Formats: sequence, C-alpha cells, structure tokens
Amino acid sequence: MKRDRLYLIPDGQVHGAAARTALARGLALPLAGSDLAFTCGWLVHRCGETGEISRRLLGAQALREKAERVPQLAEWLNRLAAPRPAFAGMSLDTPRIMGILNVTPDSFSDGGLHAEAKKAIEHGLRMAQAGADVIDVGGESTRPGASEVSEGEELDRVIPVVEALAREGLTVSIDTRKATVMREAVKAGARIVNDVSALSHDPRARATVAELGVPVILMHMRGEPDTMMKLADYTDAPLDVFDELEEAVSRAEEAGIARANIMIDPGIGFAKKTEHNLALTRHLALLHGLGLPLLYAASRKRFIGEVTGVERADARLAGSLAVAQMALVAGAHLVRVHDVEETAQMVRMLGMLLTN
Ligand code: 8Y4
Repeated sequence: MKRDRLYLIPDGQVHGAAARTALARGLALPLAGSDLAFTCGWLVHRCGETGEISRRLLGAQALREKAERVPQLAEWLNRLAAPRPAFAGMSLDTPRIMGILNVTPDSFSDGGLHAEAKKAIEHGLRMAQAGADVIDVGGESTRPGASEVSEGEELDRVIPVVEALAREGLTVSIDTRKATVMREAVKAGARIVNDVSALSHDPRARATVAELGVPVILMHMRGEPDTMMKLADYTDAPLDVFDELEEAVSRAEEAGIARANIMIDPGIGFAKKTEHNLALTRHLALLHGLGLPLLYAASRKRFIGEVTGVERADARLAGSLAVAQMALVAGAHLVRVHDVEETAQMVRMLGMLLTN
C-alpha cells in the first residue's frame, strides 16, 4: 500500500528586488537557487489508502512556522531553496536556451547523408549565433507512429553533426535513448545526454551514463512513444509526474549517476493530454521540490495547437513564447525551443524586467 504524501506547490513568485526584499522581511521563501522567491504555496496532502487529495494555500510565514512542527515540510523548503550548481559547466543563475536540432530523415530530407549533415551543422551554428546555450542533436524521431531508427542509422546521422558542433566549441546534448549512441556521441564531444525515456528504454543506458560521468536530462514519460498516449491517465498529473520523476532520479542514483549531474523535465506532450500539459505548466514549480535543475520543453507542441486552434506546428511561435515565459517565471532553468532568436529576445526582455 502507498504511503501518505505531502507536496508543496510554490505560487506567487517574485523576482529581483521584490524577491530580495520579501525574503529579508520573511514574506517569501527562496526558490530554485536563483533570483527568485515564492510568497505562498499549496500544501497538498495525498492519502495513500484512498488516493484522496486535499490542498490548502498558505503564506510564506505560515509555511515556515508549520515547517518547525512538520519535518517533511522542512525538507520540502530545503529542497526548494537548495542552490542549483552549474550543469555541464553552465551556471543556472540566468535562464538558458536549448536549440532543437533534428537530424531525422523527415527534417533535412533532400538527398544524401552528407548534404543532410552539412545543413544540420549550419542550422546548429545559426542557433548558437542566435543565443542557444546548448544544441540538442537528435537522430531518432519519437513522434507517435514514427518508424524505429536502427542504431547504425542513428549514429550515421548524429555523430558527424555532434563532432562538427563540438569542435566549434558549442555545448551539445545528444537526444537519444540508446546507450551506444550516448557513448559515441560523448566520444564525439557531446557534453549532455538527453533521454526522453529517462534512461529506461535501453537496459544499458544507466550504467553507460554513470560510467561516462556526463550530465543527463531525465524526462518524464510513460511507456514507449508509440503506446504512451494509452497511458495518459493521471489522478493528478503534476503530483503523479513528480512521483515518477523522483523514481527515475532514484534509479539513476542507484546506478551510480551523481545527483549533481541530473536535470529533470516534465515531458510535455509525452503520455499527456492537453489538460495534463496545462496542469503541469501551471504547477511547474512543484518540480523544484526535487531540488534539481529543471528543463521545460513545449515549443510548437500539440497542446498549444489545441488551445489556440493553430494547426500548423511552425505557426505556433507566439503560443510557444507564452508557455516558455510562464516556465521561466516559475523558475525553469532551461527551455528547449525551435525558435532560438525569438526566444532569446523574449528571455532578454523578461530578464530586464524581472532583474532589478
Ligand atoms: C511539434 C514540435 C510537434 C515538437 C512535436 C514536437 C522533448 C525532448 C522531444 C522534451 C526533452 C517534440 C527530444 C518531441 N521533446 N527532450 N525531445 N524534453 N528533454 N515534438 O519535452 O519536440 S521531441
């Protein structure tokens, strides 16, 4: 039987001078190791026996007082407040941008591996120029219904691109679920492993990442890309995703991966319906309760199309900027996007307004 669980969803975020002043006066609590604090929070109790969920909004002062009597809550406040050390050499005290670089047959598809690699490399360099801190190179389509890519084909696609971008001094992440691709990509200069299966797809993935000693992004999903939508059934999406990410983090640590090398991600769109994606975006700050750096990746995704009625994915920039901005205000450390230049403009503007 499951145990009763306590959660705290930070709300009422304040930034910059407001954060510092509110913290100094005890009106807010520190959040996510950055220039950020929260002024109230939803204290959520989930009954292990019945699954019943109750929630109560408390102010910072009440939370701190209650934490003196409830050790579980004190631990929450500690994890929420913990500094987030640099990840892959990137300090996380300012929001970072990850640019998406797909090297799949359907993305740069006019003729020949070599020509494809060349185009991909150019696109990666352009995104870096435009302000991307990380280039996420992926050679395997994880869209539902996409055909499986063989290991050899995935390697042929991504390795030349990783090598070229790393040689130019860019920070490259390798988007893959395969241990061999992780290993070869790191050999070619990739500095981060981004695995949408949270190292659960390939039985050798955890040991490989542990051995390589590289930072890894653990994304939440259920099942496999072609079956995941059948599993989009949650009691409470944010709480369930929190629990399942916590489990993925534990498994990674048990395999010898250092906690300092782990970043988490709610996996927007993976085994999730629109209502789940919206709830996760609204209550994103809950995930700071794992005490780890947080990636938010919703660029052009279908739930934006469903909310706005914009059917073409490449016409969803405005909606993508809106959700990315929400995530950054909630304290996300990294956003994964297609439109790097526009996102960099938004991040600069937001930073100027919030940092004072
Ligand atoms: C339009 C645009 C339609 C994008 C679908 C998509 C994530 C990820 C992907 C994510 C992390 C995608 C590799 C799916 N999503 N990695 N990768 N987090 N860490 N779909 O959410 O972008 S691929």
